[in-house]
Amino acid sequence: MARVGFDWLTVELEHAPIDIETAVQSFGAIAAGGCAPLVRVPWNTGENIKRVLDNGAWGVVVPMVNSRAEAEAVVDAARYQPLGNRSVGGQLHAASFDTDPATYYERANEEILVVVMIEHVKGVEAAEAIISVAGVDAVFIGPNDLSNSMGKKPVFDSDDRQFVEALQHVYQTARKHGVAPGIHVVDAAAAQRRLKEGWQFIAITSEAGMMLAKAREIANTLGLGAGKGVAKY
Ligand code: 3PY
Ligand code: MG
Repeated sequence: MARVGFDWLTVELEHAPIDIETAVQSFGAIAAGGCAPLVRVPWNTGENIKRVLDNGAWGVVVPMVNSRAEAEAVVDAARYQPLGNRSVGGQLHAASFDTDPATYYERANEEILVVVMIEHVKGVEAAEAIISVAGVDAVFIGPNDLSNSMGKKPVFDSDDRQFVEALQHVYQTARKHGVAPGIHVVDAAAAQRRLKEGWQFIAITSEAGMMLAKAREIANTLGLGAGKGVAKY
């Protein structure tokens, strides 16, 4: 996957059965493949963020950030002094950047990518307060959880007015603060459309979703599987 040509890959620890050791091996393989290794942590805790950054992730995607205090907690865990309180230690972070620890400590605050997810109506309401936190580089919308928090079906995209307005609000707030707006999409056509709209941090489905979608297509062609659905990410 690292050699396909994508700028970055996100190792998914939130919803996938991947433990820290597998994640760390993936960071090394992704970096060696010429791609940026990012990770989505299972939840917004200092322990989660520290362990993946100290062991080679170049950036963190943090789910369900709903308030300024939660965004500040992300920055506190992901940035060294003076921006945050990340504890100093480890070796693999530097190895992952092909450098030494001293250089890593010097440059990490500038080079580590910090992405907060807005994926709840509470986060949309607090978008200004979240996105204006110093040290946040990008905001990433989780459309499924967002729609779910509106009492609607989980979807990657929708014409629903509340959903569309929520996306626009987050997008505009991000632009205003010089933070990259991002969103998860279901396929290449959706990615192209979002890029044209100006979104900058775009994730496309998942490797498991890609594999199962292709397997389903093959099974269906052979008249197998009775048109069973697969989750798209
Ligand atoms: C969501 O759609 O809720 C996501 O978390 C996508 O990554
Ligand atoms: Mg989500």
